[in-house]
Order: sequence, then C-alpha cells, then structure tokens
Amino acid sequence: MTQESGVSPSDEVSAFREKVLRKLTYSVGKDSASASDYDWFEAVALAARDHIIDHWMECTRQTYEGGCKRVYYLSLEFLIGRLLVDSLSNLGLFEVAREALAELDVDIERIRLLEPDAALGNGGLGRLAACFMESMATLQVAAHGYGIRYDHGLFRQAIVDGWQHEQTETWLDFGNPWEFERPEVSYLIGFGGHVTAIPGESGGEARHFWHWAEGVRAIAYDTPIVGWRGASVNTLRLWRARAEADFHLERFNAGDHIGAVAEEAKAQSISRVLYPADSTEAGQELRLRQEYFFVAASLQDLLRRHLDQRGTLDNLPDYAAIQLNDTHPAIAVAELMRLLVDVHGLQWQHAWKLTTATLNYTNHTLLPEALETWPVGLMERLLPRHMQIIYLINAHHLDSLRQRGVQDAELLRSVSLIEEDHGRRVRMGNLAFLGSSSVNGVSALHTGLMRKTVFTDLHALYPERINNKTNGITFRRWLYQANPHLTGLLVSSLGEALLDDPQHRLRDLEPFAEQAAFRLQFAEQRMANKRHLAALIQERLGVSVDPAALFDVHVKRIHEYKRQLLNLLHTVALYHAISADPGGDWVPRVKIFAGKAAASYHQAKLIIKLANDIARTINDDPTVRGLLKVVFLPNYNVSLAEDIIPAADLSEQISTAGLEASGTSNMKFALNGALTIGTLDGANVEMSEQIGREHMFIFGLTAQQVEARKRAGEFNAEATIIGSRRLSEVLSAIRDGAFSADDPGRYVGLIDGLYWHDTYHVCADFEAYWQAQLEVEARWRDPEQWWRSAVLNTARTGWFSSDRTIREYASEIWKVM
Ligand code: 26V
Repeated sequence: MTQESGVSPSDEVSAFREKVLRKLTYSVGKDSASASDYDWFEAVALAARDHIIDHWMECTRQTYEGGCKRVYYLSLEFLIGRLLVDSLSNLGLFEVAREALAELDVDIERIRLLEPDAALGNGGLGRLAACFMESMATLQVAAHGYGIRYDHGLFRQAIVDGWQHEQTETWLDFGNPWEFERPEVSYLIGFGGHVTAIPGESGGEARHFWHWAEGVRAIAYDTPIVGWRGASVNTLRLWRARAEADFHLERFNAGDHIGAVAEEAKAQSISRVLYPADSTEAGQELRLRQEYFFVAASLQDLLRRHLDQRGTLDNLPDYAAIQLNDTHPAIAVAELMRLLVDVHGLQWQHAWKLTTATLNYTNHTLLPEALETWPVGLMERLLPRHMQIIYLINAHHLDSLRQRGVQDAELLRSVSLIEEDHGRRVRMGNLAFLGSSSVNGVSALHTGLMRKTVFTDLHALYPERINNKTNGITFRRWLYQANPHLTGLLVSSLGEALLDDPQHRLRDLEPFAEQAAFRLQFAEQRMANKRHLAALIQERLGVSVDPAALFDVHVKRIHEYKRQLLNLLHTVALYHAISADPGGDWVPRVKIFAGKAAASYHQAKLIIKLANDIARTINDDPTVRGLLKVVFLPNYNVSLAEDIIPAADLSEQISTAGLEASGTSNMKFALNGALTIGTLDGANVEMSEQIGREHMFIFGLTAQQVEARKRAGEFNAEATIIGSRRLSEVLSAIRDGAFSADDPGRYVGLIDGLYWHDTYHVCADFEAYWQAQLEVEARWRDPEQWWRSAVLNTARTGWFSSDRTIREYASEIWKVM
C-alpha cells in the first residue's frame, strides 16, 4: 500500500497522527491535554472510519454501476466483538496507528481494550454471521447483512458466590463510532389488525388488504465491514425500532399520558434486547415481533433497491440472493409473498417462483427444543395476512403432493407447515425449507443427519434441495489479530504471501513440523500467549497458574449437550487420583472453563456453580498445589475468546455425538496450535480428516451409536457407574457434598439424574474420555511429539477458513462467483 501510493511510512504515520488529533478536537471535542483514554479510542476509531468510508463509497458505486447480483444475509444475530483492531489491521494501518499514537504518548494496546464488544449474538450462530460478513468483504462479494440493532446485547455474566448473575449489557452507553444513523432510510412495520379482500375480475385472483392496527418504525443504522487489505467494504444494516410519533401524540393530547408512553415503550421494546426470555407468552410474542420487524424492514429495503435499479420484480432472483440464518427470519417466505402479491400485484404462482428462487435457508441445530414453531393463534393475532398466506402455501404444497400420488396421511402430516398435535403451531423449519431453493447444514455429519432425521420426508420429496456448507472462521480475526506472535512466526517462515491465502499456504508449514528448532519457536510463541492468559487469570480471579502447565480449555455456551459436566467429572477424578498419590509423576494442568448459561436454564446454571465449587475446593487444597488448578473465567465473549484461544494447549470439543451441528471454536483452537480432545461430532469429523486422527484425541460414542442407544431406550447409567470405580467415587463425592459443604444436597438431583436418565451419555463416555485424557498426558510428556502435532494442527486447518465456506455459498447457492 505504502509503496503503491508513493507515500513513505513516516509520512503515513504523521498523516494518521494529524488525523487523530483533528478527530479528537473537532469530533470528540477534547484537546490532547485533557483527553481520556476513551476519547483517544474514539478519535482513532473515527480516523480509521474515514479510511473505510473512501473504500465504502467506491464499492457501493461499483456495485451499483456494475449492476451485479447482491447477497443479503438475514440474521437475528451478529456477534461482532470489537472493531478497532479488525478495521485497522484489514486496512493495513495497525502499525501506522500504533506509531502515530506512540508519538502522541498513547498506547494503542491500552485504548483498544476500552472498546465494548458488540455482543449482538448468543454464540456460534451469531459469530458465524460476523465471520461471513468479513469474508464476503474480503472476497468482494457484494453483500448486505441485515439484523437488529439491540440496545442491549447478550447479558454480562457476573459470578457471585459461584452462581451466574445476569447484568444488563450496555454497549451503546458511550455511543458507537462505527455506525451511521440513516433516519431517511426507514419503514413502517405493521402488526395486528385484520384483512379484507376484493374479488378478482373475471375469475382472477382476489386482492387482499391488510389493515394493521399498530405501526412501528424501523430506522436503519449502517456499519461498514472492511475486508482484508481493504478489498471491499460491505454494509451491515441494523434496524432500530421507534414509535410512530403522531400515533401516540393523539393519545397524549387526549390526556392519556401514561397510555401514550406505554405504547411508545412497547414499540421501542422490539429492538431493546437480544433474545428476551421466551418462557412467558409475552416474551414469545416479543420474539416473533422482532423476527417479523427486521424481516419486513429488510425485504422492503432490498425490494426498493432492486426496483430503483431494475424497474421490475420479474428478475429479482437474477440480482438478489437472500440467505436466512436459521429459521429466525423464516417469516420472510410469507412476507416476500405478501409484498409481491398484495403490494406489487403479482400473480401467486409467479410470486412463488420468484420467492423460492431468491430465498435460501441454513439450518444450525437439530435439537427438537430449539426448532421454532409458532402458535397459530398468536400468528393470527399478530400477522393475520401472513397466516392466510402460510395456509395457502400449505394447501398448494399438499395438493401438489397428492397430485404426485402421495396418499400416505402420516407423510402428509409430517411435511405439513402446520403441526396439529400439540395445539396448532406453524413449523418454521418446514416453511423455510419449502420457500427456499437451497437448504444447507453446517458440517458433513449435520447435513447427513438433517436428511435422515428432521427433514427425512421433505428430503425424499425434494432430494436436490439439502446441501452441505461446512462452517469456517475468519483467519484475520482468529489468527492475525488474536495471535500476532504465531502470525509473525508463520510469516517469517512462509513469507508474507501466507497472509493473502492461508487456506492453501498453511499446508507449506507441514515440513516445519519435523524441524526441532521450529517446534521450539512454535512452543515459545505460545508461551508468550500463556503468560498473558495467566496474568489475566491472576488479575480477574486472584488465582495464580503456572504458564508451563498444560492449559486444558473448555469455553463455549453452557449446555448439557456440550457436556461441561463430563469435563468436571474428569477434573474430580484427576483430583482424586493426584490426592491419592501426591508424589506421583503428574502432568501439571490448568482446567479453564468459561461460558454463559441462558438465564432460564437452571441445570446449566447449576453446572456453572459446580465448576466454581470444584475450583474453590481444588485450588484451596495444598496436596494438589502446583499440579491441578481449576478456573472459571466470567463473562465469556469474543474479546475473552481472543485472549484464551491462542493460549490453549488442549481444546475440549466433547459434545454428545450428533448434537453439535458444527462448532467453530474447534477450528479456532486447532488453527492456533491446540490439540483437540473430542467426539466425532459436527466439524470435528472433518477436522480429523484434514488434520489426521493421530494428531487429535478422538473418543466416545459415535452419532450412530448414540442413535442406537436412543432407539433402544438405553439411558440408565446404573450398570456403567457400578462398573467404574473411578466414576462411582467421583459421583458419590459430588453427590455427598464434598464440594458443597455449605449446602450438601446441592448436587443430589444433578447426580441422581445421571443415574436414572443420562440423556447426554455423560456416564457412557466417561471411561473413554478418561483414557483419551491419559493419551493427552502421554503426548504432553513427549514434547517433540506434542509440538509436532501442534504444528500440524495449524498447518492443516486452512480448509476451515470462512473464505472457503463463502466461496462455496457464492458459487453453489448464490451464483455470484
Ligand atoms: C438454541 C436453543 C434454544 C432453546 C433451548 C435449547 C437450544 C439449544 C441450541 C440452540 C442453538 C440454536 C442454533 C445455533 O446457535 N446453532 C449453532 O450454530 C453454529 C454455527 O453454525 C454451530 O457451529 C453450532 O454447532 C450450533 O450449535
């Protein structure tokens, strides 16, 4: 960049410095003498933003003039994290900024920590959307992300006396330097009311009018997303809900002040928080409102853009591909039909062709409790016209099957959009399936299971529709930014070109795994990361850990299927073993846990408490001092992941086989040189194919075996427990209060549950897990072998770049490459 532009590095630094000073003065309104660190952060962010804007406008203009097809990624979640280093580094300005700030006596490492995480997501699904946005910008795929600008992202987790407490997250308190409010881009979104129809002329289709009762305004906020080396800049457009002013003023003027304010609050609550607890009916209704709100605004926005440019909707699929991120935006099927038929006057059949050719759906889970269905009654009340449209789609669908000779009532029931059994409900998965030309899973195993389980019957009817797109991660954030030490080593070994094509170039690292000197360097750079994490643990928990110990890391949302409990049982078994022979030749280990539990998920919260109880007991016990430490780091988020993952030696990916759709942290750990202990689940399967099973620790029941046990009703773990003295002792200790003297009965229910109905096969996999952990220790004792495997993990993870994933979506689904 520097050479091309003919600008010398020192000129670039001084130009950036001057820009920061100007931003500080004229945008932040401070002078350098009185500026706080946050003021400096804001000034640097605004300076970086200026650079992005030049590229952004250019890209928008090019896409417009080139008339190319656009991709629209609709997602209720974008788990972005911080943007400062991401933007600077993708623009090639990070070092420039560091030096410019140093000249101003400001440490960029300090101010970058002041940026709050944009935590607009729960976990893997939202983070995937963020990685995809970055890869699309890098690969110059003209794309818009559409979602909700929540006032409050995912809750902040505090651990008080070992228990999780949820605190309101306030990322917008000091403003958001990355976004642009677009008051002129706004749409009125209707809810409730009734539908009237005018019969069609001479037997034509009737015209329907939805007279909604309540209007909420959606206002656009745009964030530019810049790709690697500024390749292109795309837009993430998030909608904020506002009350329609006049609407409430009438009420206010009529004297109903409280009522007017309440209505205003109701409208605004739509973009207030991510995932409101959906255990209550009101919570559920709010969730459906969120889904419709952002879908309706996004579709109106993209249709307007299309009509402006093309003047007709007949060619919509030639210029727009819409990806539905899970079923959360699945109401798009009915809304697009409504817009095409009711608003733009297209014939039903024509509209259906356009809709199904434009929409595509990604499935992210097969867990029955996570598959969305909406009560018909709620839909009728909130979205009466959409309910009619869904009935009509269903009628056409079932008719066409009967015409194809399908008679089987059971089959027709299973592929219907309406579930009749547990009170009538709309199946959003089936709606998304029918309304899309492509339906994809997120790993090979998961896609196979989609065909065999949740969508068996629909798959038999539409055998071409389901396809696989194994997830990926952006290496810019998860390697270059999170692990500059390793990146530096890789670049010095493989050359700068690595940075532009890590997917293929990383393989060139393989021969280095055989070089003792390189392995040593590899281990050394990781040691720097481990020291950093050890300092963080000391600072946040007051626990001192030895960076030379094996860092055994389990970080992700807390869920029974992810089996943090299995890891805790191993922790206790290890504790017992060491206590029984404290002089033995043990591998010193630090067990590191982090993750949030859903606020209403009591069992998951109890598992967090257990982790903390076990941590306190073990860390306080002088017999195992220096051999075993356990820590639970509070408030796991993207930024904490960036600190933890590059410092991990062992990556725990131990979900019950068949239940983790893909996983993406598994890829992040391997890329950074951690070895995986894991089940053959999700993308672990493909990782073992790429990396080689001998460089991972694979154990446990396979998805097939889990399925067979399920069919046989084998959930009772009594025999397994009796058969394993180690497991019996661990369970008894926890059950009898060895870790909860203050409340000895605390874990009785949890442990008894494992005995009688071990839903996630924790006991069944315990011995295999213990054995795999012994192999981990054996490998760790042989540094040559350990680091050889570690280097090969990094070398062979290139395929999991989200650039590869996006290329597949772009060429096979969106047809834009
Ligand atoms: C949602 C819920 C909500 C209700 C209670 C239980 C439950 C369990 C799981 C979920 C997950 C919803 C979808 C999701 O986040 N899937 C994740 O998507 C990632 C990106 O594709 C993938 O890597 C993870 O394996 C998958 O769990």
